[in-house]
Amino acid sequence: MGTEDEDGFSEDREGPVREVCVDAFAIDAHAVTNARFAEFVDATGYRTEAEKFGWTYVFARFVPGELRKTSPRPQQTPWWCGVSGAYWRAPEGPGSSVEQRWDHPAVHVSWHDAVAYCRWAGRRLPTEVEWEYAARGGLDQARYPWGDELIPGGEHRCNIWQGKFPVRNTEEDGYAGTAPVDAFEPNGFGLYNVSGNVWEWCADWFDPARSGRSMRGGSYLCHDSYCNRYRVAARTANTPDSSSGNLGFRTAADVSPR
Ligand SMILES: [Ca+2]
Ligand SMILES: [Ca+2]
Repeated sequence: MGTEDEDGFSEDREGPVREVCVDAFAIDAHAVTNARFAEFVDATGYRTEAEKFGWTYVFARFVPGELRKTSPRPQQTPWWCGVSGAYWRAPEGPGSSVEQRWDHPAVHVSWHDAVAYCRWAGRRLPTEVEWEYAARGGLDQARYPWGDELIPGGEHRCNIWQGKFPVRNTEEDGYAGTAPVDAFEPNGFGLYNVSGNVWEWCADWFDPARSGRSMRGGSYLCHDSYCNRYRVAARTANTPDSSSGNLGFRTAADVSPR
């Protein structure tokens, strides 16, 4: 796992390339959908952290005009709006819904929310080692789940950003926001959208000295000019109570070795 690719971020400790042993495990073919997350919420009455805090981060271009003007934006990343009343079932704030997006990944889910879902489902979050092993789909040191070329033969293989980030998205891959969890071809192990679509929480701390949990795979907002972390070796982190419109998860489980 890992990479020493010049496109990588050494400060993220993507490298060195190293051999890691991993026990047998199962992992979802795709991210947890809105439909499945709704089953969890309906069964348990669970309230996500975005609901408890009263807001979450939505990509500014998706926020309706008036709300966009009044929603605070972080100085360093002004393409995000902190939108009051946004949560997984109203991903762009009051009035929005997932009615047309039941098969899209559940978003605005914090690490704590994801762990609560896993507990209900009898699953757990994958470790980073498991995630990367699965994401590679059997390829050795390839940059993406399908190989080294981002758009092989002109065919888009994942949902990221085309155009000029963050002002113009040409949507050449077919999606401005989330795509259905099983859009695009799966990798060699049958996993969909490990690269792009939504970031995925992992079980690990990003760095033992800091308080972030690891996220892998990049999202529909990733563009080479800003963040090429849709590579399989790439990693980033967020605090475990954070949520946003491009962050979801898939689950894993132990299996007994044969
Ligand atoms: Ca896209
Ligand atoms: Ca992903």
